[in-house]
Order: sequence, then structure tokens, then C-alpha cells
Amino acid sequence: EAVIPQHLFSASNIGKFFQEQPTLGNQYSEDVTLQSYLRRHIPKKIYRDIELDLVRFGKRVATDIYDLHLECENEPPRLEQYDAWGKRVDKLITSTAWKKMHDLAAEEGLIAIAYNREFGEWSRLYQIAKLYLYSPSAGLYSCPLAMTDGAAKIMETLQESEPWLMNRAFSRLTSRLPSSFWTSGQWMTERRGGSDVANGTETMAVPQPGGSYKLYGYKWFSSATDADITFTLARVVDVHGKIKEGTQGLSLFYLETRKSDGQLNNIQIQRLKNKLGTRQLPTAELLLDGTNAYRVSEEGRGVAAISNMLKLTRIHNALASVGAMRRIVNMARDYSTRRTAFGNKLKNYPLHIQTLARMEVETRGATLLLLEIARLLGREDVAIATDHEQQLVRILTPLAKLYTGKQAVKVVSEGLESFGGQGYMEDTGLPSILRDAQVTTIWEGTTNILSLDLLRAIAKSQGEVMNAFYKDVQHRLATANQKEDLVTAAAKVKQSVDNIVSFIRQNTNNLEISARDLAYSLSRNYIAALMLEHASVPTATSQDVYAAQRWCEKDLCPVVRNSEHYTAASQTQEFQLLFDGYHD
Ligand code: UCC
Ligand code: FAD
Repeated sequence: EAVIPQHLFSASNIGKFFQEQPTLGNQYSEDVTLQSYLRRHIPKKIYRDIELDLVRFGKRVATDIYDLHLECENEPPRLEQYDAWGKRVDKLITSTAWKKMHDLAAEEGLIAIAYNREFGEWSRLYQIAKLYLYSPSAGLYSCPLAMTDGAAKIMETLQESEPWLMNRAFSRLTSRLPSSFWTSGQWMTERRGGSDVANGTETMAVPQPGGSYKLYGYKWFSSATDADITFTLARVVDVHGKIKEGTQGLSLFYLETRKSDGQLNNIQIQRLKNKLGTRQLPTAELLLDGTNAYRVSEEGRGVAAISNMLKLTRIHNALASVGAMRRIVNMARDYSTRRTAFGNKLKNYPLHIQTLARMEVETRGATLLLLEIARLLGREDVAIATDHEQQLVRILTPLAKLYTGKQAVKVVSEGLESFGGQGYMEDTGLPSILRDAQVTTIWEGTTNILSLDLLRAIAKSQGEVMNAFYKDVQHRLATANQKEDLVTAAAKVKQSVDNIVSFIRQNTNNLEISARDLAYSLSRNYIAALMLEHASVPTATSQDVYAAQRWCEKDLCPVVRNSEHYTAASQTQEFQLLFDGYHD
């Protein structure tokens, strides 16, 4: 008869083995792509100051801030709509950790850095680098910060027409004092539509004596409901009680969410959304019932005016996507040194390492794209960006938002698998990375809407954004061509970009059906050019070269590969395929 070992499993003994959990190291010191990009571009003297802060912060996001992040996840916001006596109170209760995030965002200058401009054109890059470190440990406080940054940017652009906003709110949005620091919301989406804002917006703005307005409407999604101010869209009601439909009827409004007595500004919080992820974030449906507001754009120029905010929030979306990828890769890498299977550490299985290395290639490429936009934005901020650079920011913003969002979902999903079953367990903190990554493809404009925004940018600039893109890629490829190891890959990218340009020329009036493939093609090639250039500078390592080569092995040109599927006949076939078997 078999002998059962005593005391191994019994009521008081659950076994001796416990899997070691992954640990987070200094998130700045471990990030070679971020460091090498910043060293390459930022003047030495400035870099020294910035580096000190990033190294310190890189440790914080792995320690005390990460603890707050987990607390935010574990203690999501709640809404108490009525008090004990039945009175409507709409009390939003957020966790202590969430409130601490507010304070530390101010103290760390997460918005202030970009607007105080201590480091001139480099301030924006420094801020984005810091936010990128912060984002995967932010407990989603990164969301209100994104909108706060966008609001500050709008106010800067309105300095001349609405100077009062600077003292009233800009100074608070960019404050380093927790007691003064304000955050902003961005209310664009209504029940009828979040993509098609022009047809979706029903909110009306009734003029008041003195020049202000009262807003009446229903905002279907408002994230960061605890924000102090917001920008929103509404239609001005004229003296005949009429409004103008479409984009031409939309104006931009500034409002403060609370009155001076602390009560909500004639806003009812109808309910908190029940979401797949971003549960840390209080996203609500809001009824505006006479909310006091100020019009800050010309009548009918609301969408154009809020696009300054969208630019910033979309860049933040990209930083959140890249931050999520970096975090999962770093954790998976660490775990591979701890977990044993079949008698060996995971890190000793080349097949496992191959899986993680492919995630690393994606993450490096996305990081370079993010940092390059941040560098260019910094030049725009201090008004030294050339026309060419401004065109680049215009085209790269939708590309970065849409492409990194898709990458993040894929990379993070792969990353969870690399932890086996533990990757699926909520209390490891890993699943929320995937749940939160999924939203980056939806809010701030879905992938298709951003692809159409790319077409808008091309059409509005009469192709100038494409010229800027083309010249920029050629310039980077010329640098890469000086390194023998990169010549073949650079030639492939050159050919691919030439093919894209010919495709656009041949299909100028019929690009809509190819918009998504076009956006992916441009994104992949731009990242390829950035990686090749990064791998060709004297400080580049063999890892940079290898990563660039691997990236360039991708299908760089889906828009050309799929071109035969853009015909009217294909569109009919796709429709029939999809609705095969469907009954209304
Ligand atoms: O989702 C939201 C918040 C989530 C929380 C924040 C997270 C931040 C990241 C944090 C990470 C942790 S807020 C809701 C976001 N909603 C959207 O993104 C809307 C998506 N839909 C679009 O983008 C559409 O394309 C619309 C709304 C822009 C389409 O509107 P229209 O009115 O049909 O568009 P038009 O007529 O083409 O454009 C009107 C004007 C034009 O200017 P003019 O008249 O001078 O020609 C356009 O050129 O607006 C200009 N415009 C732009 N300008 C439109 N889009 C842009 C743009 N992207 N850049 C510059
Ligand atoms: P729809 O516009 O109905 O889109 C549905 C699908 O149709 C999408 O896949 C879209 O790509 C596709 N589609 C639509 N039009 C076209 C077209 N012309 N061609 C091809 N495809 C098309 N909004 C705010 O204003 N403020 C907030 O704070 C905010 N917070 C949010 C928080 C969360 C967690 C979420 C999930 C959303 C939030 N939103 C917020 C709303 C968000 O911006 C919208 O959900 C988003 O812009 C999409 O709009 P929609 O939901 O109306 O989708």
C-alpha cells in the first residue's frame, strides 16, 4: 500500500510552495528606450536635472504610488443620490487613495511642468515622459489629468479672446499646490452619439442677462465627475427659441461644476456607469438642468475649438497605451526569472522569451512614436515649431492614438497569458491592465473615427501633412542608411512609403474604405523610420538594431495588400458575408 506523506496537506497545512510574485523595479532606470531617447535629444545640462527627477519618480511609481493605484482599483467610487430623509444629494464618494492621487499630481507637477516651461521646448517631453511612468500606476487618475492638460491647452489658445480664464482657472490647472489644483472634465458625448458629435448634441444653451448661459441637456458619459471645471458643447438658443443643427450650431462652453456654496452647479448625477474597466474612475451620466456656463468659442465653432483639447487627450491616450505595454512587459520579464515550469525558470525557455521579445519590439516602437510627438508638441508649445513640424503633429496624433491603442490590447493580453492562470486573477492587479487597455481604443475617438480624422487632416491641408510625413521619413531613412545592418530594412520602408503615396494619389477621392488600413500602414512605417534612425545613432546598441530589424519584418503596407478589396463589389460582398443568416 502507498505511503501517504504526513502533514503535507491537512486541515492546518496548505502546502509549502508559494509562487513568488513579480516585482517592479525602478520604472525609469529599467526603461532603456525612454532613457536613450531623452539622452539623445535633450541638451546635457537640462537632461541632468530632469534625470534626477525621473529616477526618483521611477522608484515612486513602483512603490508608494503603485500601492495607491491598487487601492483605487479596490475601492471604486460610489454615488449616494439621496440622504436618509429622501433629499437628492448626489454625493460622489471617492477613495482616500484617489484623493491622494490629486494631491501628488499637483506636487509632482504632472500638469505644471508643461506650462511653467522651466525647460523651454523640452518641458513637454519631460512632462510626457513623467506621465508615461505614472500612467500604469495612476489608478486611472491619468484620465482627469489628460483632460486637465487639454483644458489648460484650450485656455492658452484662448488667452487673447478670453483672458479671464487664465486667472480664474488656468492658474489652478497648472498649480503645484494641492489646495489650489483643479482638474477638468470634457463632456462631448450624448445619448445620440459620441463619434458623430455634430448630430448627437442636443444640449441647449439659453443666453442670460450679463452674457452667461444656462445649459439644459444630458451628458451620457462624463469621466472624472469630481472635476472642478469642464469644457462642453451646446447649441445656443436664439431670440426666437430656435437652434442651429449640425456642426455649425455647436459652441464651446466653460463651466465650473460647483457653485461658490459648494453645491453642484444645477447638475444631477443620474448614475455611475457600470464599466468593463476604468472602474477606479467616476464616469457618470449627468443631467444639466440650468447649469451656469460661459461661451468661449464663437458661435458655431465649438468642434474646431475643442479639437485643441482632443489633441492633448489623444496624446495622453497614447501615453496610457504605451505605459500599459511597458508595465506588462516589465512584469512579465521579471516573472520569467522567478517562475519554474518543467524544472526550469521560464526565462530559460527560448519559446517563452520569443513571446516576450515580440512584445518588447512593439513596446519600443510605440515608445519612440510617443516621445517623438511629445518632442514636436514641446516645440509647438513655445511657438518654435516649423510648418513642417506642425503638420507632423497633426498627422501623428490620430495615428498614435489609434495604433498604440490596438497594440496595447494585444500586447497586454499576451502579457497576461505569460503569467499563466495568475494573469487571470483579479487580486494580482494584472487583469485590470487589460480591462483598462481596452478603453484606449474607444474613448477619445474610436479607431475608425481616428482613421477618418487622418483623412480629414490630409484633405484639410491639401496633402501637406503627407508631404511633411514623407520628407520626415526620408530624412530618417537617410540616417539609417549609413549603418550597414540597417540598409535592407531601410530600403523596405522606403519602398513601402512610396507605395502608400502612390496609393493615395491614385485614390484621392475614394479613401474612406481604406482609411483604417491606410492609418495602420502610415503608423507602421513611421515607427519603422523612428526605430531605424534610433538604431543608427552612435549611442545605439545591438538591441536597438535588432528591434528595428524585427519591426521592419512586419507587413508594413496593409493598404496596398488589401487594395483589391476596396471596390464596390467587395463592399457588397462584405455586407452579404456579414449579414448571411441574419434576420431583422
Ligand atoms: O472620450 C472622452 C473622454 C474620455 C476620458 C479621457 C481620456 C483621455 C486619455 C486618458 C488615458 C488614461 S471625450 C469625448 C471624445 N470624443 C471624441 O473624440 C469625438 C470623436 N469624434 C470625432 O472626432 C469626430 O471626427 C468629430 C466630432 C470631430 C466630427 O465632428 P464634425 O463636426 O462632423 O467635424 P468637421 O465638420 O469635419 O469639423 C469641424 C471643424 C473643422 O474646422 P474648420 O471648420 O475650420 O474646417 C475641422 O477641421 O473642426 C475641425 N476639426 C479638427 N481640427 C475636427 N477634428 C479636428 C482635429 N482632430 N484636429 C483639428
Ligand atoms: P458610436 O459613435 O455609436 O460608434 C459605434 C461604432 O461605430 C464604433 O466602432 C465606431 O468606430 C463606428 N463608427 C461610427 N461612425 C462611423 C463611420 N462614419 N465610419 C466607420 N465607423 C463608424 N465621452 C465624453 O464626452 N466625456 C467623457 O468623459 C467620456 N468618458 C468615457 C469613459 C468611458 C469609460 C467610455 C467607454 C466612454 C467615454 N466617453 C466619454 C464616450 C466616448 O468618447 C464615446 O463612447 C466614443 O467617442 C464613441 O462614441 P459612441 O459610444 O457614441 O459610439
